[in-house]
Amino acid sequence: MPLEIVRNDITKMKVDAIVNAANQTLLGGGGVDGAIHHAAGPGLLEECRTLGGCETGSAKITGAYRLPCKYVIHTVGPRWRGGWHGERGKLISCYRTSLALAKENQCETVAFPLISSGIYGYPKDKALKVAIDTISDFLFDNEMTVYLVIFDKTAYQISGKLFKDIAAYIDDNYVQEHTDSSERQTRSIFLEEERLADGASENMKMSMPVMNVGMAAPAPAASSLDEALRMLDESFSEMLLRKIDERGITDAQCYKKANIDRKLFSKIRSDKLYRPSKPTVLAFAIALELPLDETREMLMKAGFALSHSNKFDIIVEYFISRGNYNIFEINEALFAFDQSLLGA
Ligand code: AR6
Repeated sequence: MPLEIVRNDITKMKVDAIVNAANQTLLGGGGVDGAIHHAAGPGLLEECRTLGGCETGSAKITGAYRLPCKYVIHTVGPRWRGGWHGERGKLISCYRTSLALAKENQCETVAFPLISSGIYGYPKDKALKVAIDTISDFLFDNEMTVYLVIFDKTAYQISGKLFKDIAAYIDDNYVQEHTDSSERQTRSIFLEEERLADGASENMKMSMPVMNVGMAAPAPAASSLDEALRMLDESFSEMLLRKIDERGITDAQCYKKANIDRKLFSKIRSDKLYRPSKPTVLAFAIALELPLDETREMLMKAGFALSHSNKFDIIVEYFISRGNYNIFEINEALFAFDQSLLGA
């Protein structure tokens, strides 16, 4: 997945580069900066001394010493002073300059903390939005995997109104008799499917469990026998490619909007019988801006359905029914509700 939100300690991330939320001196501090210097050891501070500090909104790169990554990119976020002092522009610039530095240094995987959202006081929901918007803009033109690392759950907030709206929608739609354990099962099925889709043998793929068969949506009405047969015969991969053509978009526009990486898309393109996971199908449905009925049709091709018995489905339905096809916003919401994310 090109942009992934994960809960972790950034010093543990095995990526090409991690980003440090530093201060202008670059000589260490508290928060994530302290944790990174502590884990990297004194060599990092020695190198930082040679850099001559860094302007707010800018970034500098060093080695990573004892950390499990190759580089540390040090950026200086703005202090929050009410939002009227160019804070947003400076925060955007932190992400842009860090990503540009990562690209210049051939990094393929980069992990960011939520810059400025701790000691510098930037409101967390706003900091999160800037991070997601700026990183996703960059990913539209660049191939890279970027992790947004959320240290603890309280550091993660989507806007209060959106959270309440989704919670109310879930309340209205959730089928209560489904217990938590069935949700957990659903999650593990997603994970298992993803593992299989990511290179397991064809034999194993054939024996994959098909989710929600009991709740499968009715087949879409076919206007003629020919059309019915065509719909029956068409595989998920074929349907996806047809819809891309019908929408008049390029493959790259589609997989980028779906937050799916190029390699997985190529696999799907070249394997007519590819069995995607449910989050992958939904990611494409979102990228293609399919209405709910067409989303259900695409899910059916891969043996899935949208149901009101799990929160994941209801949250995705919430966004589709409102015509909001921004996959990154949907993933923010899914993450906030502890659900699997869309994409591969
Ligand atoms: N892994 C990932 N995220 C973390 C970790 C960690 N180990 N530790 C904290 N966070 P902050 P700022 C999160 O305060 O607001 C320093 O003293 C944390 O929950 O580290 O940009 C510098 O020297 C929060 O969401 O950075 C500066 O003086 C996010 O990282 C000043 O703090 C950023 O919090 C920079 O303040």
